[in-house]
Amino acid sequence: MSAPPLIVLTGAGISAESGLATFRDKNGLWERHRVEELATPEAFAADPVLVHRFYNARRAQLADPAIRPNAAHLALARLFAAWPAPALLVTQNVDDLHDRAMPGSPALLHLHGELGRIRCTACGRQQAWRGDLSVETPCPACAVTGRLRPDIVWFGETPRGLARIEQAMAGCRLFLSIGTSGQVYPAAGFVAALRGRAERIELNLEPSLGSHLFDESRQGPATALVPAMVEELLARWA
Ligand code: BV8
Repeated sequence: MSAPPLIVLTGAGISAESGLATFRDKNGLWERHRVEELATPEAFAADPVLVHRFYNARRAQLADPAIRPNAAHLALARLFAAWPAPALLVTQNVDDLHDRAMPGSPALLHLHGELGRIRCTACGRQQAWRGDLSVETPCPACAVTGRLRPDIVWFGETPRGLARIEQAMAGCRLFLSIGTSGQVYPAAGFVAALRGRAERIELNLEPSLGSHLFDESRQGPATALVPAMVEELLARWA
């Protein structure tokens, strides 16, 4: 029997042990704001200086050499390098830890955009950006100032790669959900959409909102659960 086509969904929990705060655990606040209040077009329109400061702080954190892919990211890189069937890694995370663990992999899709990229709302140009951004920063392409924003999908905005995800879900027979609370849609709806089609396994520190929808739910830190799961899958299918 050949290996099943695979979709892996990851959330902030896979990056937690690399030192990046998740959204909804105790430190899911920033300067007394909930992330959900800042990650919206309305917040950016109302106070672009505050929202730029929020993303500048997170971009700067990602530049810290102490923040790097952990054993879970590296185990997924091994899985995707060896998997003998179609495989798609959909991450909700805007950090670049998966990118650094599996550089150049075409299997990686950032559903909610990327912290290390910006977009000009005047000319539409998207590009990599590692430093700070402000309302005075001129667009390197069109020189207009005040029109640059993080290339991130905010609440109320359309996630990336949905057509590709829908196509992968049509053939998916194995679904892993790792480090996500299952609160943000449409990602949180994938497990229900795959009912009756795929074996669905959750790996999370604690049961997520959708745990009851999974065929199997394992609790524990990603750096322990993911390498073990990858070894099991490769021993069975690769
Ligand atoms: C959209 C970028 C329309 C910002 C983010 C129903 C259908 C469709 C939409 C909606 C709907 N109901 C509501 C909506 C609207 C909304 C939504 O879902 N709201 C929620 C709050 C109810 N959705 C949207 O607006 C989306 N857009 O729907 O457009 C549309 C729909 C379909 C087709 C076309 C158009 C856009 C949502 C994207 C928002 N942007 N990020 C930024 O990062 O600054 S979302 C944000 O939350 C992050 O991306 C984050 O990844 C994501 C999800 O959170 P999690 O990753 O799950 O993180 P969390 O902290 O919650 O959980 C971490 C988990 O890890 C925990 O369970 C914890 O136990 C575990 N954990 C912790 N440590 C570890 C661990 N696990 C393992 N090991 C550890 N060590």
